[in-house]
Amino acid sequence: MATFEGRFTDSSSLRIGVVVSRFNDLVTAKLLSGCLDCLNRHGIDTSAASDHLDVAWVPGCFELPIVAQQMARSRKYQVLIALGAVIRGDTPHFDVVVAEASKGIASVARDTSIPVIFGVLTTDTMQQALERAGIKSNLGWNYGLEALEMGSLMTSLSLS
Ligand code: INI
Repeated sequence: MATFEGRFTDSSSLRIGVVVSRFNDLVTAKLLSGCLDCLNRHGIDTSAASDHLDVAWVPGCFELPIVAQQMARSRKYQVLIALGAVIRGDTPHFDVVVAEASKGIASVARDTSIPVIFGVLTTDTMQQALERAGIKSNLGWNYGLEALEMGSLMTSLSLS
């Protein structure tokens, strides 16, 4: 029997792509900085010169899947992270944007076998979103950690 688990001790070789939405960038920029802090503290070179990390900005969460798909098809990355924030109170078409982002991101992962971490906050208010992006905790950090786990797990499965 083989047991597979993602590891956090050998992350520095991973190549990671991040797609981040500019809509609600008060929130998404904080998610990105929490995420990069996590990656950096686990050995990923997050400097501007890094060839282990790329960041692509898109207008809104609706555009996350197509850019994640383009990055996945490049085969340059072992794992992708999609970051965004959709706030119900300010968004009459909240359900449409969230459904398209979540279904699209899941499809990209399944179609390409490149895991895409779903780092989209869906909240009722801006206050709740900010609380999850740094005022209380920063879920960007968690998304970074989940990316390291999945990148490591998928790599070990493909080597086995
Ligand atoms: N995009 C978001 O990421 N979050 C939102 O809350 C949001 N609202 O409120 O509408 C939003 N809309 C933009 C959308 O994602 C697309 O960028 C736009 O419709 C162009 O395709």
